[in-house]
Amino acid sequence: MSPVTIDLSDEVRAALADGGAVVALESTIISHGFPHPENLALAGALEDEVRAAGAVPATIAIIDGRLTAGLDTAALERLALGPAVKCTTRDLAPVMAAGGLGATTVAATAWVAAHLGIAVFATGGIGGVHRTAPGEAAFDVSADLLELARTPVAVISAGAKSILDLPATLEVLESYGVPVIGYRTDDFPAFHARSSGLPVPHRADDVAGLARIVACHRDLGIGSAMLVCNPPPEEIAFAREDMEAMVGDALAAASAAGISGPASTPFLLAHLHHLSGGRTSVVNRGLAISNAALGAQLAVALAGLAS
Ligand code: PSU
Ligand code: MN
Repeated sequence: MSPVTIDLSDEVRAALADGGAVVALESTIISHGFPHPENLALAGALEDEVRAAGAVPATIAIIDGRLTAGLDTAALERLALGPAVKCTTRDLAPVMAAGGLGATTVAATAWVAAHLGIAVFATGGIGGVHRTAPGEAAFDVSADLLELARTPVAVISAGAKSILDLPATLEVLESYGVPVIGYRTDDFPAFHARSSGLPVPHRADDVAGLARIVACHRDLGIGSAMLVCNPPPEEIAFAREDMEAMVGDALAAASAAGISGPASTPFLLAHLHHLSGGRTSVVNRGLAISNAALGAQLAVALAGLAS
């Protein structure tokens, strides 16, 4: 263990000390995923969902330069109002050293969770391999994938965002030895849609079965994350074809506006929000809440196995 100090809320500290169920939550979804004040409402709703299932939420961010797990209302409000720096693992040290306000991506949140011994982390969708227009040299692969390769935590997601190259994203996960588990599905979800049309290699049909897989992977000491894929709720999910048309439009807009790098994901999500009259955000919100609930059930099941 490195000597990094991570500030913990009282409830997170207590739960970690006695092997209780804890679910890590990311903060980029708050700072960059939704506008104020919906983002603040979502941050609270995610924590409520985790608590309702009997686990303790640990929302992770950098507050005044300090890595923090378990945020109070004031910290959540600051992240929601912004501006906060979107921090992947490479950005943690510079933002901490500057005393800044940082929102953690999947990569950075996973790192902090694993460092604290938190076994489960719930998010919306992971980053992955971005699509490239013909003739474009850009090579944008989310640091989320590298971090999943080397960080032992179970990540609950609705797959990877539909704006990405999903076949390439699955190939990289395979190369990196990250187990991908469909929760009650054989298909890799496409975030806004329940299926990408691509198969996942493994599946679990209930929380107990999922917990056995996660515990076994941990006991093997393989050291990678596991990606649990929970499709977005049926009532709100988009049909894959409808989503594809909008994603094409969003990518063209990003290219025309010269958007690249860390700005891509927030730009594309915001564009889809406008194109769909807000419906993509309803799905994003609904799937994040559903993932928080599944994450909490998994954390409770894992705590039960350990005791
Ligand atoms: N999923 C969402 N909203 C988000 C993100 C994911 O529904 O804002 C964030 C996550 O924090 C993820 C990041 O780690 O986008 C990926 O960004 P990039 O592609 O630049 O690595
Ligand atoms: Mn990127």
